[in-house]
Amino acid sequence: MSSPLSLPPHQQLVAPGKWPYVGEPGPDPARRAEPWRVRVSGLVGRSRAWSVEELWALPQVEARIDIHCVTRWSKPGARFGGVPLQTVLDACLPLAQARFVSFVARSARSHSTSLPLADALALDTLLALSYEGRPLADRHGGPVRTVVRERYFYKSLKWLEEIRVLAEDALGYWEKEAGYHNRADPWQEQRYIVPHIDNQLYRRLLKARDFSDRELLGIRADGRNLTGLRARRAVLRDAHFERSQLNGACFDGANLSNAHFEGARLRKASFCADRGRAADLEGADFRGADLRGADLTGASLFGATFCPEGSQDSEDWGSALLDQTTRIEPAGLDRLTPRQRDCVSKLLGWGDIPSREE
Ligand SMILES: Nc1nc2c(c(=O)[nH]1)N[C@H]1C(S)=C(S)[C@@H](COP(=O)(O)O)O[C@H]1N2
Ligand SMILES: [Mo]
Repeated sequence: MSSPLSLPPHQQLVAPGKWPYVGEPGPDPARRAEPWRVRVSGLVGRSRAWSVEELWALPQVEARIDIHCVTRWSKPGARFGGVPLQTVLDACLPLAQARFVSFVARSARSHSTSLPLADALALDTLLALSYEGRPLADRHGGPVRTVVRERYFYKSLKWLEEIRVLAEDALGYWEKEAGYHNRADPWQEQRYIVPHIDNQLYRRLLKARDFSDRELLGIRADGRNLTGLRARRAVLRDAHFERSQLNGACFDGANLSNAHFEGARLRKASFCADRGRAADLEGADFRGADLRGADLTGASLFGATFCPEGSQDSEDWGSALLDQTTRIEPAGLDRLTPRQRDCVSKLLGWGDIPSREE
C-alpha cells in the first residue's frame, strides 16, 4: 500500500485480492427456477419490476467503494458496476410521504436491511450487477445486490428482489435480530446498539461471576475481578473486559465478536466449543492480554487482534502474552491478517509460517 490509507476506527485491511463472504450462503434454493426480477413497491406512484436483463440494459455506472465489514475487515476500492438506485426510483415516482427504503432479498429468510431514503440517495446506493468488470458472483449477491458506501457492509443487501418505499422504517434482519446499529456509520463506529441492562441485574451478574447463556452485548465489565467467570454460550458481542482479571474464565461457545480484552488476565481461560458451537472471537482485541495456558481450540479468529497494528493506533497496547502453553490451531491463524498471523506464530514459538492462499 503506497499512500497511507485512512481506515475507520478499529478496522483492518484484508489481504489484497481477498474478499471474504459473510452471512447467508446464497439465494433461496427453493426458487432457483423462477426468473429474477427486482420490484419497486410501496409509496410510489407507479410500481414497477425489472428483470436482470432489463437492469443490464439500463445506463450503467461504475463506483469504487471501500467495504467496511462490522467484523473489522476492510477492503478498499472495490469496483462495482450497475444501476443507481436513483434511476429505478425516478421511474416509479416516489410519493411525498416516502422516508425510508427497505431492501428485501430473495433468500430463505427474506433477509432485509433499510436506509433513510435521503441517505440511500445521497450515498449513491448502487444496484450492483458487476464486480471488477465481471458479473457479480453468486455468493457475493449475484445477480444483483445493493452496495452503499460510508456504511458497514451489512447495509449492502445481497440477492436484491424488492425495494419497498416506506413512510416508517422497517428494521432489517441484523438490526432487529442481532442488535446491529441501524445507522451503521463506520467512521463513528456505530456497530451495535448497547441494550440497557438493568442496573440491579448487572451488579448481580458481576457479583455471581456468571454470564452463562445471557445476552449481554456491549456490557461494561472492564477493570474488574472476574476470576473464574462462567460465560458459556453467552452473547457478549462488543463487551468490555479491558484490564479485567479473567484467569480460568470459561467462554466456551460464547459469541465474543468485537469484544475488548486489552490488558486482561486470561491465564488458563477457555474459548472452546460448547455443544458443537465454537467460540466466536471475530474482531476481538487481545492486545496486552495474558493468554498463557489459555485454550482457543476451534475458536473463530477472523480479524482478531493480538499484536499492535502500528502508527494508526491511538491506544498503545503491546502484544498479547502467548507462549507454547497457549492452545491455538494452525487453521485458526489463517483467519488472521498476515501481519497478525506472523506476530502470533512467532509468539507461539512456531517461527515463520508459509503464507497460504485461499
Ligand atoms: N441477503 C443477505 N444480504 C446480506 C447478508 C445476508 O446474510 N443476507 N449479510 C450482510 C453482511 S453482515 C455483510 S458483511 C455483507 C457481506 O457481503 P459479502 O459476503 O459479499 O462480503 O452482506 C450483507 N448482506
Ligand atoms: Mo457483516
